[in-house]
Amino acid sequence: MSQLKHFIRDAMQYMPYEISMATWLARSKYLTKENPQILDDEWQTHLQTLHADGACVVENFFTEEECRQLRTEIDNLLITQKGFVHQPDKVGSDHRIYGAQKVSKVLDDKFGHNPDLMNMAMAHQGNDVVLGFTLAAKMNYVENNPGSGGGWHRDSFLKQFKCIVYLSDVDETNGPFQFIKGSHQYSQMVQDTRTLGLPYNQVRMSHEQVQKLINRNPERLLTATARAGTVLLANTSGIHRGKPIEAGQRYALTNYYYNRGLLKPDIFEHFKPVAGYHQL
Ligand SMILES: O=C(O)CCC(=O)C(=O)O
Repeated sequence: MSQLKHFIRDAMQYMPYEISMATWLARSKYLTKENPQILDDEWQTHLQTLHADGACVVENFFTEEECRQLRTEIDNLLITQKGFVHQPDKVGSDHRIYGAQKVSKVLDDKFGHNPDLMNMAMAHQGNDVVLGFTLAAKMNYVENNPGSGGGWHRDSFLKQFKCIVYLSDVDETNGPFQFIKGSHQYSQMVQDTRTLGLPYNQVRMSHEQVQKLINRNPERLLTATARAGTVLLANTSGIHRGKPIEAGQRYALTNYYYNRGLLKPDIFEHFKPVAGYHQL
């Protein structure tokens, strides 16, 4: 029996196309109950781009004045909510607060529970979607910073939706969001996993590995350079990262959405401490 178990485990390890029927089924639009009807024409177009590419850039979501106000809010939170500030990288570039919408009404009203974004999340994931939390992050250039998200990865092999808003102008040098177009699609997932010879279910990839995909097909790389106030919609089951910062800084907010049934205490424990959820 244990020999059979080992055989199956090894087969799964070395046959990456076996991402599994279960994954395929769980991603299917019938089971996830996508609901595009709730969107107006403009947002339906964004949803189509999101489906095709896995990521979509929406400009002018906030004005410059709103961005300035939200940047100031992040700076204040990093001082007043010190106990919730994470510095996930070793070099001290990234300063972030999970659950920022619980300790800032302006941030929640404008972004956390923004109705357009919530509708988009529901249209993409199915109706029963809730905001898990909003991440407020300020990233500064520090040598050897890995970038937001700590390098190339998928959040999951299942469909996942995040919205990121830039609160400062972002060019090639200060940490643009990058996404490998199409990498959210099941068939492409299987193909990319095979191309890279990755073990089953591996979500983290080195830059050299992802560069191999880009070299094969350069137009797959989206580098979202954009003005402050731009929102990025992403199915983060695709391969993505925040590019390491080479100069300057980047302010951004990110909404993490979850299907209600999946937003369990272990998610908050994973991101611990989360403002509004954990006691300090
Ligand atoms: O902030 C970014 O540009 C990317 C963040 C990321 O990789 C993630 O949220 O998983």
